[in-house]
Amino acid sequence: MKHVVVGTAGHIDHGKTALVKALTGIDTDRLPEEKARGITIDLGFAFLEEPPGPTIEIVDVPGHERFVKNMLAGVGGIDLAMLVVAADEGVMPQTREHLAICSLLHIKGGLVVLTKTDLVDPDWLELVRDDVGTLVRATFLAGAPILAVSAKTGDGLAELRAALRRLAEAVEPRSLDQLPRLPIDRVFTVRGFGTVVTGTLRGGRLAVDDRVQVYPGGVETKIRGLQTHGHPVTEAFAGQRTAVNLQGVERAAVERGDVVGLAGTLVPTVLVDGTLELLGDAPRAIKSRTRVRFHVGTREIMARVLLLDTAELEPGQTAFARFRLEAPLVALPGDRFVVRSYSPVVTIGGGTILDVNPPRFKRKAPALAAHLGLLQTGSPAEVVEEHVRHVGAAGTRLATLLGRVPFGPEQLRGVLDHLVAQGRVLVVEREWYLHPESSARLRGQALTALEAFHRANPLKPGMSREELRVRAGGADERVFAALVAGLLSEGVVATDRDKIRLAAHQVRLTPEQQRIVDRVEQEFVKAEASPPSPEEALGHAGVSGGDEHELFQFLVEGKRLVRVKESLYFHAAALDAIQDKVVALLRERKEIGPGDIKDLLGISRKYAIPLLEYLDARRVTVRMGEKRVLRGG
Ligand SMILES: Nc1nc2c(ncn2[C@@H]2O[C@H](COP(=O)(O)OP(=O)(O)O)[C@@H](O)[C@H]2O)c(=O)[nH]1
Ligand SMILES: [Mg+2]
Repeated sequence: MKHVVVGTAGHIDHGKTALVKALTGIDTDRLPEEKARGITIDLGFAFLEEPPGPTIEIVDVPGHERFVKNMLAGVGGIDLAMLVVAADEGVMPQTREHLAICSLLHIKGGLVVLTKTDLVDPDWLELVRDDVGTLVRATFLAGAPILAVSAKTGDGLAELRAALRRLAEAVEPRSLDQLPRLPIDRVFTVRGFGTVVTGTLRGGRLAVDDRVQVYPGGVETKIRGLQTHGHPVTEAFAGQRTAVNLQGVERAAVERGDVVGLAGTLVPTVLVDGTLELLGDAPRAIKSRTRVRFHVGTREIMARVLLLDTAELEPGQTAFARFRLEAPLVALPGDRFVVRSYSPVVTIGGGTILDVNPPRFKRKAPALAAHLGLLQTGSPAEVVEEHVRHVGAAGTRLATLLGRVPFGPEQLRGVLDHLVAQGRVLVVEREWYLHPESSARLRGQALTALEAFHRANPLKPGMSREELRVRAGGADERVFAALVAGLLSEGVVATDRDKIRLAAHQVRLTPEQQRIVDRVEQEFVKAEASPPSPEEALGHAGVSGGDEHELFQFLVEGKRLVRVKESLYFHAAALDAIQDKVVALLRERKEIGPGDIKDLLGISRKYAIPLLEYLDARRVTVRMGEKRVLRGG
């Protein structure tokens, strides 16, 4: 059955709570202090059920100016506003402020109720009706019903019920294709169940057993039970007042303002960019760095406003602004927010969040305004492409994008498929995306790094893949692997084990270099099991230097010389021959010691020990005490 949430709004003592009670029979002032003082301090909840019509749930809010903060926590997510004006007093400050807040939050519809009509005569009532009509003329309540009632006598209540039902029936169902979010407005403990939180579910659905997180703190848990409208359910849907029983979460670990969402879907941020609209009746212009109260969902956070495209914002104007929050927040683009001044505490404006993960632009840079303009007015495809462009070479996953765009998983998937088909976004791997500009930049960096490497090391066959990855801006491994695969298939690079080179690169020796290389190699071939040191071999060829010499390294890279130990190299062919002899001897004797090797090869201990260790490392032999045996033999 359809559920619609109606929020009250209006000045203190104008009869909101009495009206809710007259409509529903429920007294929403339940706190002892509320009873004692006769005022509403915190949110109250009631419902109006007239089958077969929609179920109307009512959030009753406080009217006192000191509790506007609580009012704000109650009206986020409501479908309809019921602006209550006492006929004897008429329009008062919180009538205006609550109306402004509902407008700033883009509440879609509602009605006006003139109450306490038993206290005024008909002429007076008409004057108030005119006043209210003027007040709402330029707002979302323009043309909405203005009904006259008395909670005391019951006059007009039947018409009010009928009007509420008509409005409720016309409320559009909320999108289920959204990340589910429940901004918490109440937390309490239920004996035998533990912690229960309530709120109005924004978007999507929550189900029993879902893995959820209480953001932004990040406590991860499971939904143990759900209730909507006082009944246990297995699923709750967007737009419903929902109570969630969280498994194993301490009451103290959760507070109003936190948000329940699916685990790992929302990202806390301390920077949000958006539009900021200063109310026409705001007391003064606003400058950058002004400290304000930022309200989104059920959360209030202190923040500094940074104006992005103007030095000062005059009442009635709108500009792009960045909010530097003093505590982390979870929100999504498209969320409406309200801004109140620090002191005096009054509502001065609000706007729409455009980016919850703003790129590092220089503030005031025209590029930032252009970026925000695109997020504000661009098509879904343009918005997604813009985000993929801004993540750069790391690319981004669908799951990450979901926490940054104003639409749900299904729509996002569709938009990404479309962008990929058009070549405006590239797929790195499943559900991981990269912008073609980032890919081109990465490719350029990689090729430049390879050219530079070949120039600096003309005798080296190639560069290590890992070194190239680091040089190419430290690209993510999978993004880099996709890049190399592309370059390989185009024939631009070639690989050999973990080495990569430009396909065109060839090692070329001068005749003199060739002579030295041949001479050094010959010396190692002849020396067999008693090789010279690198210095000696190079010296005999007329070159000074050790094993770091590029020509010596050329032989090592070419696998003609093999390093057995620091500064001890053997020719590869000699080493093979040595291994064959040792294996043959071991087949015959089963076990051998260093002395046997010395005799077998006619070498000193200086060579025998490293050779045995080398054969151990090659997994040819195994050491057992002072002896070696064949591995697996
Ligand atoms: N005469 C009369 N008094 C009313 C009516 N509705 C509310 N009141 C009184 O106005 C006072 C404030 O009402 P309340 O519902 O607490 O106002 P709220 O602050 O807007 O919730 C209370 O003393 C109510 O009894 C009404 O229709 N007629
Ligand atoms: Mg009240």
